[in-house]
Amino acid sequence: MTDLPISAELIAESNARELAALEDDYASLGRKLERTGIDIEAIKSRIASFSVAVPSWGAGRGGTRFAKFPIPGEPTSIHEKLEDCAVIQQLSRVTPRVSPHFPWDKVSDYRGLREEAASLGLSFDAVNSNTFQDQANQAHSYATGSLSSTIEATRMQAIEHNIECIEIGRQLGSKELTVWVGDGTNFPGQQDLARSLDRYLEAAAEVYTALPEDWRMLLEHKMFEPAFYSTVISDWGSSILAAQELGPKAKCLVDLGHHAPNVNIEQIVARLHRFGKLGGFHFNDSKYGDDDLDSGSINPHQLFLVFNELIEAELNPREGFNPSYMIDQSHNVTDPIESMLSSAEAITQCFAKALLVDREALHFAQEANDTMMAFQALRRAYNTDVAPIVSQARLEAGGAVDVLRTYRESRYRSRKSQERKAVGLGAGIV
Ligand code: LRH
Ligand code: MN
Ligand code: MN
Repeated sequence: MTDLPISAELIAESNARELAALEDDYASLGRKLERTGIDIEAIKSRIASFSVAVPSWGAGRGGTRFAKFPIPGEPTSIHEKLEDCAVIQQLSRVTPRVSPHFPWDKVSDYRGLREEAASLGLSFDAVNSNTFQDQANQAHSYATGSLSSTIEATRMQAIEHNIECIEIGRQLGSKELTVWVGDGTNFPGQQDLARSLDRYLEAAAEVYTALPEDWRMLLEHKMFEPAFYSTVISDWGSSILAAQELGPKAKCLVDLGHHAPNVNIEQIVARLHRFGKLGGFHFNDSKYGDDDLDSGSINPHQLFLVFNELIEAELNPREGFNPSYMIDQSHNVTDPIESMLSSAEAITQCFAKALLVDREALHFAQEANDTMMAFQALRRAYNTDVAPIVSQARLEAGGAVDVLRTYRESRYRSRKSQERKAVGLGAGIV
């Protein structure tokens, strides 16, 4: 491994200041959990093997579709993004993989990029294709859609791009292709709702055929945006039907922000799992739509309930249960590294809380139709402050006890602002 971006001494010094308090809190939580028959060490070892990928695009101040406010020291290339992701991993120890997006992260040497990532302690997660916006010098516009376009040459271009992403992913050591299409309409009657899905299915099948044996294709649904009247893969129903038609390597990906407000996402998780089609997540939070706010910043309870279903799923495994976890956020007013550190911690804490649920009490109360006790089984776990276990696991893995304080002490961003070129203004991503 080459030089990591944050010095090990700085992390050690910062941790030394936290140690006494952490030991105290950890011991106290251990005693509290012991009273309910939970071994804190067992929970800690589950946390130690938990991880969530970070998106390369999340390293920049992508902003909303309306505004981008670059900060000094922001990354301008995949190389600089990797460096920032390495900071997140070094401090948090739960984000060892980066999910790239093409052509945003296009380079000429992908094997070299893989080595570069490895030298920073990182590897690559799912590759994401982009057929939702036109690129310079592109032969056919995606204005009529991509995999579902009425124009055959456009569909072919979208298929070829996805196949190219698989090829890039092979070189990067990835094993998943995430396909989200913005295809849809803004007017009733604009496209035939049935035929556009037929075209999508036919084109997606071409991509599916190009998947290597041990790969998965993750279909990401989204209710609306950029299309506001209809979207081809609008919901988990369309997604699971498409995945079932494509075959066993096709699974559904749940981006938490891609549903109507107040939709019961944890139930969607349980449904997809029931049919062996739960492929993965894009974690973020939202108040109104696909807001891409930091995970757990608006509705941490929902995030906990999603993890509660995941633990249930683990206890009742269906074929191929191996969900991919990724953060998918867009940062507009914070340093993206800080946001992803904070989100990674929120996600890990919700996972930890879900591990604390007394499953026996929950299932007993459910069978007895004792609603209040069933609810209390969840409530007790949710109300437990798991920060000491998560911090202790991070410390033992070589990370920082207080990730944000250590990051600020490193003055990483201000150092980068001296080295990196300034980011130009431009449109945000979707
Ligand atoms: C679409 C989406 C999808 C894209 C990413 C940039 O809204 O969630 O995952 O690839 O944003
Ligand atoms: Mn997403
Ligand atoms: Mn989204």
